[in-house]
Amino acid sequence: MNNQKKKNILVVGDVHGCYNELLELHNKALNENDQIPFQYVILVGDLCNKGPESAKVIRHVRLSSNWFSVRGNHDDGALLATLGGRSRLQKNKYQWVEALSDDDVQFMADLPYTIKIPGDFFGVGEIKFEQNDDTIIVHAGLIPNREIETQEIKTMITIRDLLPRYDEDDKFTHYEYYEKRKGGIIENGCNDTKAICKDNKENDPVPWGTAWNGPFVIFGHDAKRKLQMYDNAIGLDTGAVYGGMLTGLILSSNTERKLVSVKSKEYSAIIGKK
Ligand SMILES: [Mn+2]
Repeated sequence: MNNQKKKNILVVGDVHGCYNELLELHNKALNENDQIPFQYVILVGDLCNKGPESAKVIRHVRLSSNWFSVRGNHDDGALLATLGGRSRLQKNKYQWVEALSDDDVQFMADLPYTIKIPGDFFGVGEIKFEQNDDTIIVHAGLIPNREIETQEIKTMITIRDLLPRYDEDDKFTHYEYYEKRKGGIIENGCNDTKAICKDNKENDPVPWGTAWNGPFVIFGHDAKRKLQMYDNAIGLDTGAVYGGMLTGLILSSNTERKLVSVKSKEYSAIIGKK
């Protein structure tokens, strides 16, 4: 195969304004890829907030014609701030949005919640591709056994854990979005608080990726868990903005996946500001 025509995609974890690390990661990934330019670079969202150069990251992705991103919760927050969310604009952490141009804001408004790489994108061989060979990129995650079209926005940009639910006979029925209340009490979207609390003594939440059975998903949003590698999902948020790593994944076929990462600087002075 002519390598120059080989299709390659670089997927990048949560950047959070770490512009220098983003460029460094892209360079390192190119080296790993024998200097063959990536056909597409796709970011898992949370381009901005917390880190030092949010506006530059947004502009870089916008102006690079083959770079794309899905929408993260921080991208949504920044967009709301630019659109006049006063409570957000009063916070130091959103001061940087004043550097955004109208085109940048339009770009943020247009970010999709998911990007799908079709199963036959890499075009390898004569294999007949099934639906399962698609790759989905989403910021946070998805709830299993639900069509992409019926996933809720809150799920796609904020989920980390799933709560397994059981019927009266202790038979597993389904997974639900799991969230912690302030103070650590469990809430699951149901109004029957007593029943939920009782229930949850037995039902421990699980990382959503452990329960996902395909199609393959690449996500971010979970710096505490760092790199997550499951059978059908990879989590790439390795805490770049917390002095961890910025991680990327080079896709060169449906099964060939190569991780690449760069060490990042510590940006704690900015993180701490409310
Ligand atoms: Mn996030």
